Amino acid sequence: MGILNEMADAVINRDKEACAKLAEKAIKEDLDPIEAIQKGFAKGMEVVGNNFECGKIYLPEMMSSAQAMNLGVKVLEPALATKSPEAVKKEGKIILATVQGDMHDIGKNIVKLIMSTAGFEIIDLGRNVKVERIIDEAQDKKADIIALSALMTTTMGYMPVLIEELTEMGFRQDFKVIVGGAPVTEEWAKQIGSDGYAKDAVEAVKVARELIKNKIGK
Ligand code: B1M
Repeated sequence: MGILNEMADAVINRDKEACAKLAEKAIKEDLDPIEAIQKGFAKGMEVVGNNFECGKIYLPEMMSSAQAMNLGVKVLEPALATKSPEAVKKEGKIILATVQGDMHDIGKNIVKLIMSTAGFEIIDLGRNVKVERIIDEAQDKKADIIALSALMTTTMGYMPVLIEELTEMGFRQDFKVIVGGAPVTEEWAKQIGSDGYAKDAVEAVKVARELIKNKIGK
């Protein structure tokens, strides 16, 4: 079995030790850490989600898988930084948050990790963050981009709420907005008037670069 499959299995089996060991092995074998996260650990998490949905596993098991994945990603973190020589230059300032009512932050944390190693300054407000706080922080920190993550169909509705709020306050032009997360689609992003959509962390870097280029007129 290849290491990527082993990584997925370790998440499915909620095996924290295996996740950490496989991450170390991936570093030793000089595997691209982004590939290890997206094609290894995250693939396992997809299976976990499906198993939860069809009642094969319950919340505590899903939580254990999440902890195992987090541990593996933590081990990969330093490798990610050294793989990205661009890390020194700052591409732009981004306010990042998982929207109100939503406690899912594994994906957001990966977006943070990959975007910061690509040179962006990320101000991470965490998860379950109120629209008002996101806007306040974006203004206060003079951010270029507001980046929102949502993992549930029941919480993604806070994305258009934020955009409407920005418009009503007269600040819509000040910030580009990027949305992402498992239930979020390109179509939804267009429908709610978001400036960008990214299906994963790597795409988020490309989209953010493009938006900042247009904003600053580089
Ligand atoms: Co929850 N959960 N969960 N959960 N959970 C989902 C989302 C669910 C789809 C599972 C299912 O039923 N199949 C379902 C939501 C259904 C819906 O839409 N309504 C669900 C549910 C129902 C719940 C609870 C309500 C369960 C309960 O209590 N009965 C509860 C909700 C709590 C709350 O938020 N209020 C809950 C709780 C939890 C745990 C705490 C156990 C744990 C989260 C731990 C944590 O995040 N700290 C958890 C987990 C792990 C999941 C699944 C299995 C995996 C999510 C994940 O981490 N994926 C998930 C099933 C699924 O998504 N298939 C599920 C791995 C991660 C790397 O991927 O987050 O998609 P993802 O991020 C990707 C991309 O989406 C993208 O890039 C990332 C990396 O490439 N991306 C962006 C993400 N944000 C982005 C932002 C961007 C750009 C790209 O730009 C800004």
